[in-house]
Amino acid sequence: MSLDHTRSREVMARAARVLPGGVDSPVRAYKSVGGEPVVLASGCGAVVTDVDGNDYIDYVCSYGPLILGHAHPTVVEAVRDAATRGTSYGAPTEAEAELAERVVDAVPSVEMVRFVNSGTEATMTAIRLARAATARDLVLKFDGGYHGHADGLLVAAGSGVATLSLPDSPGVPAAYAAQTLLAPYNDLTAVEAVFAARPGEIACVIVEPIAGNMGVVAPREGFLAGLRALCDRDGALLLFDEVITGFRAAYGGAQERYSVMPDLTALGKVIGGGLPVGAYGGRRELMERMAPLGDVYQAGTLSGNPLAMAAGRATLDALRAHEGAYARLDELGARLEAGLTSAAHAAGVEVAVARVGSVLTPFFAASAPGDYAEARGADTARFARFHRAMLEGGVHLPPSQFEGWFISLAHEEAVIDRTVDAAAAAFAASA
Ligand code: KE4
Repeated sequence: MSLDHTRSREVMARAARVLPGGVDSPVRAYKSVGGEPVVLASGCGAVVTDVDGNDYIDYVCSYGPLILGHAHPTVVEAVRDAATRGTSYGAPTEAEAELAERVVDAVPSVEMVRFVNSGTEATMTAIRLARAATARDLVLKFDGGYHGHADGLLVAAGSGVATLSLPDSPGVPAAYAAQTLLAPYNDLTAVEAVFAARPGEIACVIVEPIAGNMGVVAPREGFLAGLRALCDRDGALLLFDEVITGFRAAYGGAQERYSVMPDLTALGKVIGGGLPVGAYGGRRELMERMAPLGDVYQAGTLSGNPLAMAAGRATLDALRAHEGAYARLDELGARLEAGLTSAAHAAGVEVAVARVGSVLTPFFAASAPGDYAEARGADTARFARFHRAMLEGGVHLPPSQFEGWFISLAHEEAVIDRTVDAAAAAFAASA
């Protein structure tokens, strides 16, 4: 018996008249998995409810921010309290310093930070700073890496670009794209060759220290340290895009988990607790190049917005107060990984689950990929059928093989086990 999606259908038809594809971010339109998007009305803990009243266990979790789960009481109260005193000032507030202190205390390489309004702004600005600090123009990124939609970064991008199989985006001048060099993820030999071909020209290497936008792809042993060494040898800066991994892979991010220190870090998602926030940070001598202290410009009407600062601070404080939060998140991730693996095996379906901590991707493939080319080899048609079957089974997944599933502290054992039961049925139904 399939779920009733009448209201979702009505709302999407209405939205499609005024929003491209009826959405404000392409991946939400379900283009790569087919079927019609469910329109959500509310969330609580690990569960979201659509406008038809159907409940789903949620693994989108806003693509990462909701590490505590939906509508966490302390986050909601913090936002409500801030809102009653005003929603924005365009002037300094103490809340910005309070959250910045927490970020600087937590992220090992960050001595100074600035808040912006999205991960895109964070990586875009960090690259501008890297170019200014090195007086170099070129940027090296990795095939399948997604760092937001700034022009120069929409080259061989992952996430929604990969989901829609877009070659890259029209509207990006060839001159911009030419400033972006590429290498396969996890391939230090290729990176070394790019540096050898363009010595002294690369401002920075931007990398997701744990790739999340080709699906989850972990860094191979030595990869991150190798990037550090290659950057040092050439005088380029190393920029960790920790928009997903910041406060997710560990409280101090992937740089804490792997003990590799970048020069600059981009953050987002968790530090906003579900409200629009990004941030970039790094060594003091780099960050003091930013206006008004220095000559590198970046600005934002709503940067450091008091509501977003309140949500971020409440989220980080709740994480710090939760004894063993990251061990718990890892334990829940391992339970889901094991359950999915055995359910797929029992159904005779070839699935390889890639996981780091509380973010995982089941690849419909014989083995977990090491880079984007291998990830693209997964059976995306099979994933699409599985996605639709899971939705009907009451599980809300990212509508793309090239995204991670996000687990929150609200995804308790019973929730994980219900997910595995739904997956067992969905593997069979999507054969
Ligand atoms: P935003 O501009 O979407 O806040 O952040 C861009 C970004 C930067 N860096 C990384 C590693 C990211 O994952 C993202 C955005 N992530 C995608 C999902 N993988 C956002 C979801 C969407 O585009 O709708």
